[in-house]
Amino acid sequence: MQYLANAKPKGAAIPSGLQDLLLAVVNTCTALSDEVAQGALIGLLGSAGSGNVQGEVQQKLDIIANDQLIAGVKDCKALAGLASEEMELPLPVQGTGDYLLLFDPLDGSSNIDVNVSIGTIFSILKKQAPQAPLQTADFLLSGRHQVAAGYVVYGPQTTMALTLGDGVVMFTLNQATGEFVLIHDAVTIAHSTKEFAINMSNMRHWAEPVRRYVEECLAGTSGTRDKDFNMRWIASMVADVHRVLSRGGVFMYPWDQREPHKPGKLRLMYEANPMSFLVEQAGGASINGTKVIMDLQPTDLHERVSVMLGSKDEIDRLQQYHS
Ligand code: P6P
Repeated sequence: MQYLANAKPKGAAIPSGLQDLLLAVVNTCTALSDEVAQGALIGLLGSAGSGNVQGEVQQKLDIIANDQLIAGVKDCKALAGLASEEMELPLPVQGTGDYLLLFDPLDGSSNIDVNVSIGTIFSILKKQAPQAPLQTADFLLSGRHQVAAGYVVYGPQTTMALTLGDGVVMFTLNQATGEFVLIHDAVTIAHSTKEFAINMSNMRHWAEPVRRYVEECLAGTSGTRDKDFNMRWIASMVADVHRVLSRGGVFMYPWDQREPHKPGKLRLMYEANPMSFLVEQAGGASINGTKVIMDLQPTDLHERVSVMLGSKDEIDRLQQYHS
C-alpha cells in the first residue's frame, strides 16, 4: 500500500516493521472482504457449532477470519504476539518483535446471515519489554499506548479507517485491483450532531444519566434540547462507528442492569480502545460514562467496558450527566 510507504505521521516515516504488520493485516482483510461477499455461495454462513471465551456462539466466518488473520501476520518479524476476541490466551509470534496486535476478527457477526455490514477491528501496541518472553500482562496497556488502530467494514463498499496517531485516513477497496484507495486524508467528527445510536430495547435497564440523555434526545425541541434527533442502530459496532466517523453522531453501548457485574458488553482491548483512538484522532471523544476510555488501565485481556463515543459536545454532556 503506497500510503504506508509514504506516510509520515508526526513527521516521521512509519517504522518498516510496523509497515509490514499493517500491510499483512490489510492484505488479510482484502481476502476476507471477498469471502464475506460470497457468504452462502461458499458455505460460510451460519454457526460453527462452537463457543468462544466470551460465551458467544461462533459463526463459521468468525473462526475463518480469526485463522486467516493469524496466518496472515504470523511471519511478520516485528510482531511479538497477538490477542483475539476469539481466543482466551494470547499467541506468541516472534521472540524479538516490537509490536503486539489485538483484534476482533469479525465484529457484528450476528449480522453475517442477514447481509448487514460487519467488520474487522485491530489495535497495535508497542511491547514495553521487547526482549522478555511474551506474557498476557504485556498486552494490558491503556489505549494511550496504541501506535496504530483501525477497522475494515465489509459493507456496500469495503472501507478502512486507520490512525497512526496523527489524524484519521480512510480508504475504499477497489475490488477490480485489490488495492485500497485513499478517499479521505483527514477525517473529522463535527462537535455537534442530531443523531444518536443505542439499542433502545434496553432502555429500562440503563443507568439514570443515560436514560436522561436519551429521553432529552427523544423530546427534541419539545424538551430541553434545541434540536430534534434521529436514531440509528445497526447492531454492528464497526458499521455504527463508521457512520459516526463519516457524518458525526453518538454511539452508546452503556452499562445496564441486565448483567450488573459486567461493566458493559463491548470489549476494551480490541473494540473500545481502537475505536476510541480513531474517534479522538478525528476530534471526537470516547468515555465509559465518567472516564476517558483510552486512559483506563486494563486488568484483563477480555475485560468489557461501557462505551459512549462520538461528537464531542454530546459526549461532554453525557460525562457531565454522569458526574
Ligand atoms: P446488541 C456485535 O455483536 C456487538 O458486539 C457490536 O458490534 C454491536 O454494537 C453490539 O454487539 C450489538 O449488541 O445487544 O444490540 O445485539
